[in-house]
Amino acid sequence: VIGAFLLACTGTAAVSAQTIAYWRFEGDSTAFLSDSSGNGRTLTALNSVEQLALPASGAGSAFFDPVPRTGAANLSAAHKTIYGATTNEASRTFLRAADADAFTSNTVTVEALVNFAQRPTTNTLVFVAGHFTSTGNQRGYAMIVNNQSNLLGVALSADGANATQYFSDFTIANGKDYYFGVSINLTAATAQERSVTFFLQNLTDGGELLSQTVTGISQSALFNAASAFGIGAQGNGNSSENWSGLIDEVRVSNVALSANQLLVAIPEPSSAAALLGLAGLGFAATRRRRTAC
Ligand SMILES: [Ca+2]
Repeated sequence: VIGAFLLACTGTAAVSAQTIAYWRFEGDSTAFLSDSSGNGRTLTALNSVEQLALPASGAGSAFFDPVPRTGAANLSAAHKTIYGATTNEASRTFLRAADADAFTSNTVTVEALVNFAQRPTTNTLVFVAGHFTSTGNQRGYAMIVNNQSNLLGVALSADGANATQYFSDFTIANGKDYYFGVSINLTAATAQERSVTFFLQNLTDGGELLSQTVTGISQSALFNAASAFGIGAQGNGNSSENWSGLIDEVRVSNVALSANQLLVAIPEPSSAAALLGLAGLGFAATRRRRTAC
């Protein structure tokens, strides 16, 4: 079994060309903002974003190892410590990476592990991650949660000035560990064929990986925003108000990933058994260990 497991690790590329950025928040207090994709998109942490060792219980304890995709254990996350109303960027707590054209294509997937501690109730949206800034009409795309409906969604803009919001039926609660994914595919000729697929797994409650595809996407391209890539807020720090909590394993891909390509994905038992000679159950149990391989 050990030999087969090593084969699983080495047989899966840690980083592929389709990975534009991958922030894992691992390493020491200076390294944790680096980009594991090898593309050098180091984050800047603004206003009380801390590195937090994942605990044995409570918030973040169900964040998983993205094994075998990286081969390195998931030991820590980013912690947004400030919650509450803010009136200026200087007091908003978020992370950002410098603008790059590579963040924009007609197929994009954004993934993250999230545990909201507190979200605003008076404003509409919180921003999870995206290439999106309202200032100067530099809106591209962003993974969002609506604070009234509590639904996971995405905001997309074709011109930078106007963004359309699309939502899943997935309800997000505070205080739970989640895997979020949104896979955007604007390559089809008609709106009826263009799609956004949402992925959600409630890690705290041991739920299954859920997916929902929304079609009828009016735009056929994403605006190439002159914006930092923002995590926890827009790229310029704007959002409704601060949310506090944990975010981890933020990956951006320039393709519309399918379910079996996600950080959270577990190979189908049949394919895993065929490729690796493993029972599906054994493989699934092995990949969830919080250990490096
Ligand atoms: Ca991590």
